[in-house]
Amino acid sequence: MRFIDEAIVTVKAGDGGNGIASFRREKYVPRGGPDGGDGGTGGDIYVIAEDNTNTLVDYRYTRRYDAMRGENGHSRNCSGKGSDDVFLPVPVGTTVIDTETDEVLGDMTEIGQTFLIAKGGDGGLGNTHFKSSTNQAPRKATSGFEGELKVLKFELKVVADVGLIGLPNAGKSTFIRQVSAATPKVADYPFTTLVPNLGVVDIGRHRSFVMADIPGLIEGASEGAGLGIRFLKHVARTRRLLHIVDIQPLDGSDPVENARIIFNELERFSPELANLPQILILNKIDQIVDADELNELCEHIVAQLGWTGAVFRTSTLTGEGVDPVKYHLMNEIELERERELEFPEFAEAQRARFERLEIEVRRNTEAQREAYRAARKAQREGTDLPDDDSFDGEAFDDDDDDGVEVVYAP
Ligand SMILES: Nc1nc2c(ncn2[C@@H]2O[C@H](COP(=O)(O)OP(=O)(O)OP(=O)(O)O)[C@@H](O)[C@H]2O)c(=O)[nH]1
Ligand SMILES: [Mg+2]
Repeated sequence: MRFIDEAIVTVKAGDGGNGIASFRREKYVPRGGPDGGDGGTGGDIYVIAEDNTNTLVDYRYTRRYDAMRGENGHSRNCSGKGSDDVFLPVPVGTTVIDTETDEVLGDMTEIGQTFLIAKGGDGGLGNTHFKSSTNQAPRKATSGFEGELKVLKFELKVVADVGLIGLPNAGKSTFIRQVSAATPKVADYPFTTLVPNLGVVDIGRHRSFVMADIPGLIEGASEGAGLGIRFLKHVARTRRLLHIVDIQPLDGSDPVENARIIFNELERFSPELANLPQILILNKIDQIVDADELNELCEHIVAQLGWTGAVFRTSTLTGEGVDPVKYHLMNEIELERERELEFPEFAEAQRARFERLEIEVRRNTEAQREAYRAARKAQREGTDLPDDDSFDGEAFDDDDDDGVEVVYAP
């Protein structure tokens, strides 16, 4: 699932330094000519595409960037020093838009690419420039020019790195609320979440990843039960699945069985998707006060599932145990991103896998839609329902949401 991460940033390039009026002073040269130098150029501001970030979350903290002013000119015809340029790192895929005109100024498509967004002002001229046959001792010098001031929008289409899966009520939405600025509704009835939500999980400067919260899955989802599994396509491009399990469901169901339901539905829907690394989250640990009892239950669940992957215990309600999950995910994602950069073959394999996955997911979604229509048709034929398409696939009406774009406003 893609969504737009955006940031409004004000940039002010450095003003140029002033030129100065000065005259040569030398022994035995009582009236030396003009020697005032020019001002230095103000610093430019650039954006630079970097690979160690994939969100614009940092621009929520600092929204204004200024480059330094150029130095004033000096006597003896010395120009003032120009100021250093400022480089603002953005992820590859960022588009820079002028907020005044809505014009797209540039697209950052390659690592290392730079793009000038605000030009520093030129320095003013020293009085040397104004010397002429009629004016041997000009007192005139000009001020530096102003650096450009712009209010820009950075826009980035991002793909989720982590997908939350689990039964309804497991605490998926509560989880994403704990770790990001996303605020999906949370309630104690199933299918509170009807559409995917995305949030940026911010670990610190230049470290963040994107998480997707989707509606809960239930038994038979791969045949269209509940909200079906059409939303799974939104987590198909993620790197990790976070499988949230309620360790003591209110309905008295068995957490082990519940986890198996999700494994099965995933497997039936898309073996490739089921193969994505999953992290098991044993959630709602606040419900069991006795530490031994809690230990026993958690160990029982892990043993029964034969789970050998990463597992964490959390209370998404109180926030207990949530931070280690964040750090674990960030590390895994960073390692994977680094590996992709370092080993082109790995990057290629990843890309190929995503492609297979997308094809598989699309095919299965389509098959499910067909099955659903056939079932409705059979049902209609057996009853007096009108034989038109108005009943067809209500659950799929808004299925063309591949390109769902949620605007994330920090
Ligand atoms: N005791 C306890 N309750 C929790 C915890 N996490 C979530 N809940 C409660 O469980 C209920 C369901 O939470 P949600 O976050 O809406 O669950 P969900 O998985 O997003 O559910 P769907 O959107 O329906 O799939 C809410 O009443 C939450 O307050 C927890 O760690 N401990
Ligand atoms: Mg939810």
